[in-house]
Amino acid sequence: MSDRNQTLFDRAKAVIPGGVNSPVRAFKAVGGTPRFITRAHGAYLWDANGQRYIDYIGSWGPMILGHGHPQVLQAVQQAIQDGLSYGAPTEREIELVEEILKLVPSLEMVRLVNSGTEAGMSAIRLARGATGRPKIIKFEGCYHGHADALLVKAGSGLATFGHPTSAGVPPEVVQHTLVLEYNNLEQLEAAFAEHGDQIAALMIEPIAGNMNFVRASVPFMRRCRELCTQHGALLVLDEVMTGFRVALGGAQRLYAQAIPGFEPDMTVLGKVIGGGMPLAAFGGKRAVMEQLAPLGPVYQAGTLSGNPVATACGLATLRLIQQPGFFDGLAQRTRALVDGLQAEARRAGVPFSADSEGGMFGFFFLPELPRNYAQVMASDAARFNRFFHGMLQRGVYLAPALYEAGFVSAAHTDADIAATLEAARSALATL
Ligand code: KE4
Repeated sequence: MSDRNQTLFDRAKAVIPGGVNSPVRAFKAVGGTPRFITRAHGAYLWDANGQRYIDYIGSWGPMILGHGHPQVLQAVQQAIQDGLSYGAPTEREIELVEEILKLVPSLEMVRLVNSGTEAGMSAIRLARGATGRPKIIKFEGCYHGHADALLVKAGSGLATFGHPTSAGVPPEVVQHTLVLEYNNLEQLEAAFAEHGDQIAALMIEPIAGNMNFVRASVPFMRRCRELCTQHGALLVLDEVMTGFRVALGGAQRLYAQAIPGFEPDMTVLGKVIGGGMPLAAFGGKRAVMEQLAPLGPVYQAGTLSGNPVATACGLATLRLIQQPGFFDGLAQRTRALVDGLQAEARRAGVPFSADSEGGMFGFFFLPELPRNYAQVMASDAARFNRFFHGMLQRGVYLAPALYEAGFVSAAHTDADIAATLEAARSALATL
């Protein structure tokens, strides 16, 4: 039988760079042929050959309810009848923002945009405009979208600023971006000691899903908060992935339980809040947010921002995840998955560590959970790739890169988890 995925991939590569509209989809890190998806429902995807997969990507986070939830589809189909886009304000944008404010008490105002990149880029511009300062701190292994100022890798030493990770980003554009090691208190202290009064913002993924799954330690997060307060910099949590995914109020809710009174100055959101449609957001305290056009001097705009169909999808999603017990059930099934994977790896004698929070998980072919990017990248990539393909052949679709997180939806049943663990037992045995 001809492989429809390969045929489509060859055709795609002729007209779309790399055959994909986002690099990670090309399977470059793991090799092989990307699966061209024809449809999805619940916890499952079907590819162009008609092969079914249990889906642990969920569109990289948004599909927390599973694919094609009837009430979400109903809300979208209803919205479509009233028009696709107006370029004018709507009540539903107010409803969505009010719902976000209700769930994330650190926020006083929110601006809706179309992607996490746009939200992160706008948050940085706003932080710089509101503070009048040029410098930002980010951490190696954290990804905040592909805005130029954020495509930076660590400099050669602490004093030097970041170097671009991408061609096409002139060094001047990233000269004010300081890249530190995640969870490194010494570097954090030194950076603020040296540049404190120049720092507009510190931006961090509270649980770094872009290096698979690495938690900011509580002492580290506490120190980020204290130093930002002390030096007048804004603490910006990038919760595009963790927001409404690891807990109803996002990761900041977890840190507030551990650090009395903890809250960020700004939060970047995306993925789940759009329910699979292009929608993201950034928000913060009123005094900062009111620096934005049309009120203030910081410009930010978007033709499709707050799109009426996307807000219908996001609002239906945010309402459904508030059902009693939703996150308890999701966290329990996700924890059962990672505990099961750990047990199967131990049975196979394979060095392995895993972690999860809410409906987000990560695993490493490392004996201990890594605490920063260098440790993540020391994991056994060849073994990961063999495992990835072993699982794919057994009908389980994991993230096609060892630095990506995994996601469980409310549609994943205990039977799906059991089937996944059975596939893992068989795949691990081949490693
Ligand atoms: P988008 O521009 O891709 O909507 O969001 C950028 C972004 C910002 N912040 C965080 C914490 C993110 O995880 C992302 C996007 N995540 C990737 C997955 N690692 C999206 C998948 C992709 O790039 O195709």
